[in-house]
Amino acid sequence: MDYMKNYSLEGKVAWITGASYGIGFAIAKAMAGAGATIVFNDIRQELVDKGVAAYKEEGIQAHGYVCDVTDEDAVNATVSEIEKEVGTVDILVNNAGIIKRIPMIEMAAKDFRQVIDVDLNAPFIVSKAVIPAMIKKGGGKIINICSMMSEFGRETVSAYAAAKGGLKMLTRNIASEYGEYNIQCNGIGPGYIATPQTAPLREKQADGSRHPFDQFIVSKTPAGRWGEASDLGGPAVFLASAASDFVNGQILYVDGGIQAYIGKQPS
Ligand code: NAP
Ligand code: GCO
Repeated sequence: MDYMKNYSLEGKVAWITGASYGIGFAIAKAMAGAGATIVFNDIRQELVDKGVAAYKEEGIQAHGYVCDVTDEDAVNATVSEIEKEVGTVDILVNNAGIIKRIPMIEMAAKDFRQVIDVDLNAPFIVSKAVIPAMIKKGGGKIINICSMMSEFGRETVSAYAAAKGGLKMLTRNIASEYGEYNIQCNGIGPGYIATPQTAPLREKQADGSRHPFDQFIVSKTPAGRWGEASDLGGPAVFLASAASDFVNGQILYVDGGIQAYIGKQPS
């Protein structure tokens, strides 16, 4: 018996939110490689068009939709379009996210609210929109892209940590409430990954030296490097496949070991 068939996503429709590039794009690429039909969305048509072209370059016929995941009406309309044009969503990856790095006491409430809206309210809205059809179909997979900030805080990321901590518990609650319908909801907690979102933390300094935060993260990671978005593909395929049908409510950290390590003594 070909055991690897347990990891196949053949015949499945996977919707990765905010996946024109970055982690979402890498996860979508991996899922396509496992046989899934890829659906993605972004806020602006130009980004969706760029995304479709980028997927095409990888040999993937992705279905792109313009949709702001914080807008419940837009999300519901997009789900109807996807179901009409592609099929029922079997796998949802709540990937779309933003971060605002501002010291908490300097942060405007509207900025705090915007981060919570995209990083926590939106996964609620999109999950709520796809679960009824998953129940009708006999099951589904929801993967929430959490963060090390689901467990830790640090300066300037109060809104992001609050959102990602909440997303960890939303993950556990969806798992609890819908597990009986054969819906598994798990999280992936990436460590520090080299994408546009973390580019400011890796910027070369004026004197050509590496950003202090870059040096800090590399010294704190046993793997001695930043993660690549492609490092998340395998864990995502696992959590989207039948191989993880009895895994539910878990956060799978893909962090190169940073949470296990006290860190290397600075040379
Ligand atoms: P990114 O490069 O900033 O990409 C984020 C994506 O989300 C972009 O395509 C963005 O589209 C989209 N997006 C933002 N707001 C949206 C909205 N309201 N509706 C629809 N799409 C929206 O981020 P990333 O590094 O790939 O991160 C992806 C996810 O992983 C996020 O949830 C992030 O919090 C999480 N994460 C990242 C890291 C890391 O180190 N990079 C680590 C842990 C977790 P626009 O370009 O139009 O804004
Ligand atoms: C930051 C980074 C982190 C990473 C990620 C770590 O400013 O500390 O952006 O938040 O994005 O979430 O898991």
